[in-house]
Amino acid sequence: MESLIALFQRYAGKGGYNCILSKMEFLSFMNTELAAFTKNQKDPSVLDHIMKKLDTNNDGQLDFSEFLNLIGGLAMACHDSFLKAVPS
Ligand SMILES: [Ca+2]
Repeated sequence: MESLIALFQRYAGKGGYNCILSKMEFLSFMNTELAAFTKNQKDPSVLDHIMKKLDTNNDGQLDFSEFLNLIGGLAMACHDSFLKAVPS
């Protein structure tokens, strides 16, 4: 939990206020921490779509709870691919 909060604050704090992830900070996070994913995206609007989907209150920024939906979604995707990779 501490690592998640520290990770969020490291990127959110780039623009000063460390409780909110701006779109630029979100893109920086995705392109750095999830580079393997973002480099494989052929459609450049994928990150825009992800941001819009996560931004549930439509203020153009991500608070920590909106950010956690990304982490939860990633955990689910990893879990699913792990189950597929490991024979039952
Ligand atoms: Ca928001």
